[in-house]
Order: sequence, then structure tokens, then C-alpha cells
Amino acid sequence: LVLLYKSEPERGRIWRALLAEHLPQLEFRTWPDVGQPEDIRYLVAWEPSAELLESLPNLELLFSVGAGIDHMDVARVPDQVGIVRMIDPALTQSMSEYVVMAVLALHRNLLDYIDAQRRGRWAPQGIVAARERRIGIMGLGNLGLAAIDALRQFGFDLAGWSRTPRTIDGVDCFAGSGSLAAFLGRTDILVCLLPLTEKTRGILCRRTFTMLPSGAGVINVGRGGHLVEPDLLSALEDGSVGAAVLDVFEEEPLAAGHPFWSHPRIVITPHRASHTGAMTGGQALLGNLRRHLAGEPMHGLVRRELGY
Ligand code: NDP
Ligand code: OXD
Repeated sequence: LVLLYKSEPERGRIWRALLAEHLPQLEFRTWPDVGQPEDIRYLVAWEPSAELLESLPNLELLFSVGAGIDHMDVARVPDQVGIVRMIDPALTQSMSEYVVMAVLALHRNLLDYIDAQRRGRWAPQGIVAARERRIGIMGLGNLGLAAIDALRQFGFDLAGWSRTPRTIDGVDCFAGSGSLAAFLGRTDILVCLLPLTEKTRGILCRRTFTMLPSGAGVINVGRGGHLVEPDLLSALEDGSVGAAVLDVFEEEPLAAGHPFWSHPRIVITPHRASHTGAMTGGQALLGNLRRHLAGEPMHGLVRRELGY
């Protein structure tokens, strides 16, 4: 039973020790020390190359070290290999913190205050009650649901949008492209927590922005590919979007001189809304390996036909 790890070396040392203690029958190899490629049953990686995948004839499972799998060329992963994404409580918690931070920043006009401070101006803004602020979360999966729970305590008017219908206590739920306009029309602050798939690429575009109430806030913590960057710039220009908080970008790191760096209505963070925890991520991997060995369903098994 051999696992090959190809990702951050420090995290690898922690995962190796954890698995050695709790799953001693498993041999942990760290790339590039592959040994005999036919030994490898499990691969743990962020972005496995096609060459690596092709060199492992007996691979059964590919574990992503992250929550998303869009960075992988799934078409190059043999059909019989199961793909499992990371479901880590620390990653989920950190994402919820970020979403709360970004929503509150937009809700309480933080960008205006930062600008006023730089200009030495005392410029009080109106205070809108949370129950009158309509927050819309795109993506009601592991991270979207946790973000909703974290936002509940403030009393925001919450809505969510997903592919298949959901019922969530106290949340106005919308599903499918047919209900997107209704969802957006009642959303003052939009949070994108979708996976990047063929269906969701470019979803944060001019058409979407014009369906939001004028001056809405946009938070993108999904993937850079969700956002059509020139469309956001023109929506900020004409006021259909009032401000944006962005953690992910089409090209990362964001290129020097990119207009987002200096835009007064955009806050950027360097793809650090969240991150797989060293210990908690290792425990999540251990849990899934145990489930797999016991013939039980793993957490985060990707449905290839859906791309997430
Ligand atoms: P899940 O797979 O648990 O949830 C995905 C949600 O998106 C589901 O509710 C799903 O609907 C919905 N969805 C998928 N496709 C569509 C569609 N075409 N139309 C409407 N809704 C759709 O994912 P997670 O919550 O775990 O993660 C979401 C994403 O967050 C990741 O894929 C990754 O890109 C991003 N991420 C970003 C990080 C960062 O640091 N910025 C860190 C970690 C993740 P349904 O419920 O019907 O299936
Ligand atoms: C992830 C990420 O997908 O860090 O886990 O973006």
C-alpha cells in the first residue's frame, strides 16, 4: 500500500508522520523518490503533471491538497482513478472568517473610510441595519454553507444560489440558471464560492453585474476564472458595482501594473482567504484513506461529469 506525495515539503513531513502513526501499513513516498511506479496506489498532489499520471499504472485515487480541482487537467486522469478534493475544517473556518471580514467591510463602507482618512476628511456614512442588507452566496457547498452560518449571527438578509435546489433555514434559496436573475436582483453584496467549471467560468460578468442592484458589492473567493476582469472595471466605472474584494485572479500572482492593484474601489488579497491546514488536512486525508480501506464512501469524491 504505497502513497506518493507531491506538494509542499513541510506539510509532507507532517502528513508522513501522521500517517506513519495511524496507518502503519501505508508506505509514504515523497516525489521525486517514486521508487517502482507500479507500487503507487494513491497520489496526493496539487497539480499532477500528465507525465506523472501516465507513469503510475496502478493508481487508484488522486487526492487534491486543496478544496478545488480546477487546476488539474482532469481529462488526463485515467477514468478508473477516483479524484478526491480536500474537505478540511480549518480551511472551512478560515474561509468563513474571510467572507465575514469582506462582507462587513463592504456593509460598513470600510473603503470609503480608508479613502477619507487618506484625504484627512471626517466623512460619516449612513449605517444600514444588517437585516436590510441582502447578502447572496453563489455556491451552497461545504464553504458556502459554512459562510452562511458565520454570517447568520449578524442578522443579514441571506440568500443562496446553487445548481440543485436546497432548503436552508432562514435563507432564500435559488437554484439553476433560470433563477439567477431573481437571486441577483435581491443581492446587495454578492459572494462567489462556486467551483470553477465549464458552467461557472466567467459568471461574474457584465450581464451578472447589471442584474445586481446598482452599486452592489462583489466578493470573489472562488477562482479568478469566475471573473471577467474588464467587465468588473467597467461596472465599477459606471457604478453598477460599488466595490469589490478579490482573493483570486485569472493570473496569480497578479501581474505588476494590473489595474486592480491601484483601483480605489478594489481590495485584493493574494489567494489567502483560506488554505489547507497542515495537521487538519493530514487528518482529513487519513480519514478518507481509512474510509476507502473500509469500503466506505469518502468525503469530497469528485463527480467528474460535473467538474466538482
Ligand atoms: P462544493 O463542491 O462543496 O460546493 C460547490 C457549490 O457550488 C454547490 O452548492 C454546487 O451546487 C454549486 N455549483 C456548482 N456548479 C454550479 C452551477 N453551474 N450553478 C450553480 N451552482 C453551482 O465546493 P466548496 O464549497 O468546498 O468549494 C468551492 C470553491 O471554493 C472551490 O472549488 C474553490 O474554487 C474555492 N476555494 C477558494 C479558496 C481560496 O482561498 N480563495 C480556498 C478553498 C476553496 P449543488 O449544491 O447543487 O451541487
Ligand atoms: C483550494 C485553495 O482550493 O486553496 O484549496 O484555493
